[in-house]
Amino acid sequence: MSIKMIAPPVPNVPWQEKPEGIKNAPIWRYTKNPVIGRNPVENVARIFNSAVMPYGEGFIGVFRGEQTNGVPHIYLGRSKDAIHWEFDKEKIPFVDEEGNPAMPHYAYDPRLVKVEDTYYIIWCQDFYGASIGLAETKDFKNFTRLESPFIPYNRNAVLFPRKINGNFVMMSRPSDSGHTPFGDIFISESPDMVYWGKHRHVMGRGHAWWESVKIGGGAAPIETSEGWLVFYHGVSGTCNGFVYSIGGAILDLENPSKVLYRCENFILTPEEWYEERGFVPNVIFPCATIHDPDSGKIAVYYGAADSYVGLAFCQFEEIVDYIKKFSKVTEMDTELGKR
Ligand code: BMA
Repeated sequence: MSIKMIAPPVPNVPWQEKPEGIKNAPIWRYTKNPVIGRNPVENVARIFNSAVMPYGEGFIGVFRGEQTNGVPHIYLGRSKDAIHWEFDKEKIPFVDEEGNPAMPHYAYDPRLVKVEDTYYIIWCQDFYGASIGLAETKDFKNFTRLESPFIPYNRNAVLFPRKINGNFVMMSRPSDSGHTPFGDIFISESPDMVYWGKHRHVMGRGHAWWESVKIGGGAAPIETSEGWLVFYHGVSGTCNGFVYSIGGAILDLENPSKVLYRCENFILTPEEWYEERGFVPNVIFPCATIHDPDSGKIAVYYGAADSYVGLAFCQFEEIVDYIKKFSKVTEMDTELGKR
């Protein structure tokens, strides 16, 4: 039986055919990367680590814009083809539930996930230290901030695109307030997006060197007949600093704290000039995919060197086969994550 992707059809996934001669994981970069270059908006020096999704006839996204004063914030962008983007000049104007302005002090690494009829933006912000910020919108005009889901410190939060067993499910990575030299992925559940609990450990930093320091959630999980397909980031420590790569895993559908497959090889690692050179060299940081169940096309959006946005493509069945072929799960991966 062939495996199925369970997601709304997206006939216009940005795409380039697979080139000859790929020797490692079956994923290939867009030849015109980076898709977003420096100084994309007035007073914004760099856009990276950003999330996009289909919307209307085209695409919409929430973008990490590093302002020229050094403070990161979230900007809205729109595109017809998911490659050429137009950005709002002003930051997203968040309000609280009473409609009063409620801008976070800073906001970075946003993810964008639709659950039922609501779009959720999840990011990292100051809440007496690095923690998770959350907002909802139905129309991309009104953006209401919700309660902070977790106490500090925490980073890399991303929602699953549907409720599981009646609850919202969020992946996150508890951290420290600095450059965190450790980190595992956990999930938490909520009946209402306010109260979060039933915390479970999903997977720890890996035995493979490329992810041996810390890992963190990346793109929103993709539902498949085999489980949740997850593109995450894994970090290794070198004598010259951290290196961020993209990893792949498949989690149990009804019980996603259980890892079914976890690829021991990285899926993508910094190789190109825009990944190896920039504000923070040697970083690729996935935050979203655009994917289509009919064609099996997956486009992965990733931040590159904390300076650019890059795009890579893979075929659903090929990438799942690769993850399964090179899977190595430990007891820490397969257990329920409850102690
Ligand atoms: C992490 C986050 C990311 C960033 C990465 C590399 O801690 O801050 O936004 O891409 O470091 O600098």
